[in-house]
Amino acid sequence: MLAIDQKRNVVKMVHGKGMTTDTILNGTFQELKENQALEMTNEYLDFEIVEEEGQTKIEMSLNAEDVIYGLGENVRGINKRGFEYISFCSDEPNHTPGQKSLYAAHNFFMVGSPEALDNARGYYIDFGGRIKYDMGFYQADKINVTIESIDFDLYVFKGSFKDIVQQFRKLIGISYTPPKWAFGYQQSRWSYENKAVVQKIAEGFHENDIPCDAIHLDIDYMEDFKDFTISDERFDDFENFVKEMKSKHIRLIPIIDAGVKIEEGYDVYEEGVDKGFFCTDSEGKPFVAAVWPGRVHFPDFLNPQARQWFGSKYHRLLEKGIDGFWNDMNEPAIFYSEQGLNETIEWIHEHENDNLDIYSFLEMKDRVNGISNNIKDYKSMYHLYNGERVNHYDVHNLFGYNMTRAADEGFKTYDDNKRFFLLTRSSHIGMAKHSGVWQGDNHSWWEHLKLNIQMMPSLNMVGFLYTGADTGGFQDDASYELMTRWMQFSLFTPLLRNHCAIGRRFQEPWQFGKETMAHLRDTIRLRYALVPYLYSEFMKANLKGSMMFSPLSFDYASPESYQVETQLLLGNQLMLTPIHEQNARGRYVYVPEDMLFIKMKSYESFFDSVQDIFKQGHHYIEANLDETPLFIKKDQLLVLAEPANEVADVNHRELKGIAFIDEGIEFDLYSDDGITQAYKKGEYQLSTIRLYKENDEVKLEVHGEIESLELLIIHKDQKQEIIHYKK
Ligand code: MIG
Repeated sequence: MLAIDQKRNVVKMVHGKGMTTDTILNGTFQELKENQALEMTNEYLDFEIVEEEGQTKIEMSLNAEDVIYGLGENVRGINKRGFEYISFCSDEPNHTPGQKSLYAAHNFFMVGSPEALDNARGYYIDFGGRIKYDMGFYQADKINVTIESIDFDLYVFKGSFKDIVQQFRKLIGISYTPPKWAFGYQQSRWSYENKAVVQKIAEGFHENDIPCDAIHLDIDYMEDFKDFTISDERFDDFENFVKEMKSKHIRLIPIIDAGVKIEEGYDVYEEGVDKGFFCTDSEGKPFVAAVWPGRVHFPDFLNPQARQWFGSKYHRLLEKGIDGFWNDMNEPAIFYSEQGLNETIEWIHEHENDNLDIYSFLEMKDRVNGISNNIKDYKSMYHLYNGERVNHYDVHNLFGYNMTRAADEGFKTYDDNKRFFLLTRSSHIGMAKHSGVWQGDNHSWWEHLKLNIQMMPSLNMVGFLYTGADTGGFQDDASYELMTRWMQFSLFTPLLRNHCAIGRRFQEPWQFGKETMAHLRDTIRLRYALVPYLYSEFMKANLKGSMMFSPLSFDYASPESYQVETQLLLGNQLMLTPIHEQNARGRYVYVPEDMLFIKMKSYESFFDSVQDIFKQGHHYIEANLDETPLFIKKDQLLVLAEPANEVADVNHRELKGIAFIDEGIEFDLYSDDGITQAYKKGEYQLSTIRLYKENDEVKLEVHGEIESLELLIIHKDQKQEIIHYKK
């Protein structure tokens, strides 16, 4: 069946019985009559589609210049061409270049080239099972997509990259909007294991005069890793502790895991069993897997009643004053299943006295490693989905999505006006309306700073705006230099969370010596100064369905722009050129049009950041360890507020800024209450800053909430002047 949405250039194809994952919310699709269908087929569906043994293969051609964007959370560059990816949510702790799947399934991609700017194509496959994407890997000029089913929906878009993203994002609805304080700095570690440690961390921020809005609680706050419990031994009188921390403007963000511990007397376990809310095995009994607490059952998040039940459990912690959570291990990660473990142990016993040669030894190793996250286990688990018993494997990619949906829906029944903080590790595009994502277990590697840069636009394309990586890296140890450079990039990412793993070097800003702490403090304070701007760009992108971070090619048609992989456009104003290599005190950049080069050090020295106007072309820029290099686009500006110790105290009404003017500038600053859903009803403010020229003189007009503004204006001929505005 083919249908078209008249308002948007989107064609929908229902293949087989179709599948809906509750991802596409909007759109009015009208079924096409046969003759129209033919026309549309020629225009939109320029690919071959073949069914083969229960699978569907889609083959399309690539031109030499085509780039491929999309696929959200994945390894490798922004341009996805030249590798193979698999949508199969995986607890993958090694984000090395060979990984075909990470934690997410983001089945949207676009193909286009500078040659045919307005004629890019976009594809979204609405499906919950496994999909393989050969993106010009086995054959340079072909995309081959293999969907492990004949039942799915396919949406095809036409237009420029920008248009397609906007159309797609309109269809999936507004993205998750966190409370504004979530734009502040957040500190985390696996784990801050008791009250005293958390207090000491909070004290560290206070003593060292570094702002912070949240501390995350990893698994050890729980009692025996049981969801929705709090260890009495380590976090007694939790409610008062939450209060005490809040009085120091720090919110606590507990982790919730997907598996529910099997334990007599644990009410979540007992209720789940009684109500039949857990995933089942082939015999219909609750499926047993093992994760943190040992044996667990997985709630059947695909069953709306189970979802409602699990979602309401979050209320327990909300009642204690908690404002948000991070949902982990929801691919779902399985350490082992009983059967898998037994089979492995048996195999080892059988071969106890063997002479293990290379092949048998490797087999043993594979068997042992294969105990975790084994496909066989996924295939022996069942859901109740749309009233039918469905094998987990066929809907695997909807699990984390629906866990997090359960949380979000649970929040709404608790308080439907308040914005809660929510992150998830596993995701599907359908989840973008429910939560943000952190980018999983990266390493303290320069390569992963680069990956963080490249993932930002890919995630924005598929609707994830509230995102960032573990700043400094999760696994391995961060050097002072990596930490410094990473902070300079995270300075701009909506989620700015420093997180690291158990057994690793402590990574709080004061763990790297005095000089580094001073740099980190300046950068984090700059972050708070940037909050009004960042929040505004985030919300504008969210309301418009546009990108907060985009590749240069979204705005610039030159073939060079299509090549650039480590520079990003931020909103309409900035081009970020982060340093992402060890020992580098500079880097090469491509400047696509006249831009103003600045190097930020601190809020106080903001006006001294101005360097030079660069002409279109390739350049080398220098940046010392304490300098964040970036560019302001022509006829654009960047504004800062005065830093504060928490986001709530940052005053977006008093600003200073740098403007690079050629003809004139119009800039909107979005603001709202930052804590409720009122923005959805249009309750927000746009303040405007307008600069225009009259007889070669620059005039400034300010409207809205801004009360004072000090602007350093850089003219194209390098002339500088400062203009003040006061209401
Ligand atoms: O397998 O809860 O991605 O952020 O610290 C490790 C412990 C389980 C994985 C998460 C990470 C978290 C960790 N978890």
